[in-house]
Amino acid sequence: MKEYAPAQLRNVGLFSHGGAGKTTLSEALLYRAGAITRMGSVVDGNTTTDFDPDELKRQMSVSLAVAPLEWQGHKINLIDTPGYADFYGEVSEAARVADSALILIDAVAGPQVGTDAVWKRTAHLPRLLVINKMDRENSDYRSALDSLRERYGKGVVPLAFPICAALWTFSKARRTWRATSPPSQYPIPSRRP
Ligand SMILES: Nc1nc2c(ncn2[C@@H]2O[C@H](COP(=O)(O)OP(=O)(O)O)[C@@H](O)[C@H]2O)c(=O)[nH]1
Ligand SMILES: [Mg+2]
Repeated sequence: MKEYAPAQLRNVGLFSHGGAGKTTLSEALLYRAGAITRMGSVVDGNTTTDFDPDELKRQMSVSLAVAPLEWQGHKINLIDTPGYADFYGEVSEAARVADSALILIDAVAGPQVGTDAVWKRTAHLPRLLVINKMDRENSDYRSALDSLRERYGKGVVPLAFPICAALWTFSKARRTWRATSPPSQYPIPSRRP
C-alpha cells in the first residue's frame, strides 16, 4: 500500500441538508479521480458511500462513510455524511475528524434548516460552499448566493460564478439601467427597418 506523509493527507467532510447531493458528488469525485471505474447513482443503489441495506432501501445516507481518492499526489479521504436531523450525531463525528468541510446547497431551495445545522457544527473548519443541482429547473445561483450571504454573513464570497448567472445579472442590470435612465442623445440605430 502506498504511504503518504501527513502533509499529503486531507480529510474532507461533505455536509448539507438531506438530499442536496453529497453522496452523488462523492461518487462523481471518486470517478473523476479514477478511484472507481463506473459512476453509481443513489437511485440505482450502487454508490460507494451508501452501501448499508437501510441506505439502499431508503435511498439516503444514514451513517457516515469514508471513501479515499488520490489527487495530485495527495490522499483525500472524503467523509460522506447523512443530512437528516435524526443522524446529526454522525455529522458531529465527521466534523470532529475533518480538516475542512464541503457544504452543499440546493440551487433551487437555497440554504435550508439542515444547512444551518451543519453550518453550526462546522464552525471550526475551513468551509467551501457548493451550490449544487444547477441543472434543475428553477435553479437560481444568484438568489442562493444572496441568501447565503444574508444568513452567514459577507464572509461568504463567490470563488466561481457560473456564466449563465453572470449573464442573467448583467441583463437584469441593463434592463434596470434602461428603465431608469433618460433616453440617450445618441440612440443605437435598430438593425431592422
Ligand atoms: N438534477 C440533479 N439531481 C441531483 C444532483 N445531485 C444529486 N441529485 C439527486 O438528488 C437526490 C439526492 O441525492 P443524494 O446524493 O442522495 O443527496 P444527499 O442526501 O445529500 O447524499 C438523488 O435522487 C440524486 O440523484 C444534481 O446535481 N442534479
Ligand atoms: Mg447521502
